[in-house]
Amino acid sequence: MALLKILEYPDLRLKDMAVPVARVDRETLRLADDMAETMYDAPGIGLAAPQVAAGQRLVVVDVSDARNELLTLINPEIIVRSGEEEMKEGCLSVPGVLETVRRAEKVTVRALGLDGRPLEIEADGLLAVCLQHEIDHLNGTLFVDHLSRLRQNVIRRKAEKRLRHHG
Ligand code: GNR
Ligand code: NI
Repeated sequence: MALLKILEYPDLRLKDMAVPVARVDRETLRLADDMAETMYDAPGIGLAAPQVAAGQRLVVVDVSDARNELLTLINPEIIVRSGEEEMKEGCLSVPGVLETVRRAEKVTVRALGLDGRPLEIEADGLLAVCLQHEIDHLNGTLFVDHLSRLRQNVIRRKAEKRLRHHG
């Protein structure tokens, strides 16, 4: 297992569309393993492969308090969404920023599990928010992209200033 480096906004690689995982092989399992370790270490409730510079459609999620309910999803897709809900979100790739985002309240996600078999998850609450946040990452979208242009400008300037200070 290994800890991976998490890319930070405004790194342009976070805007790339991730490509589908064609085959679940040993490399995929290793990436998923390293991503889980990186997510738990951060700590975060989810992590998408593009955040660790791996442009594949793979996410790990664990919203449990005990941190023992790991979900690894390959090629996840939202197939049903309903309702609306606002939640304060953060992102490991946008450190120090918490903002309210409006998303669907409930989603059904179809994906492949690590065993390569299809699965469906019906989610609401924090899990629904987290799944939408992670699948956004696969499409090159960050939570700040859901905010007003004005808020985005404030956040971008803050990130640029941070970069000047910390490299
Ligand atoms: O750790 C995380 N917390 C979080 C809180 C509210 C909404 C979404 C998230 S996901 C985030 C980890 C992350 O950046 N995943 O991409
Ligand atoms: Ni994120």
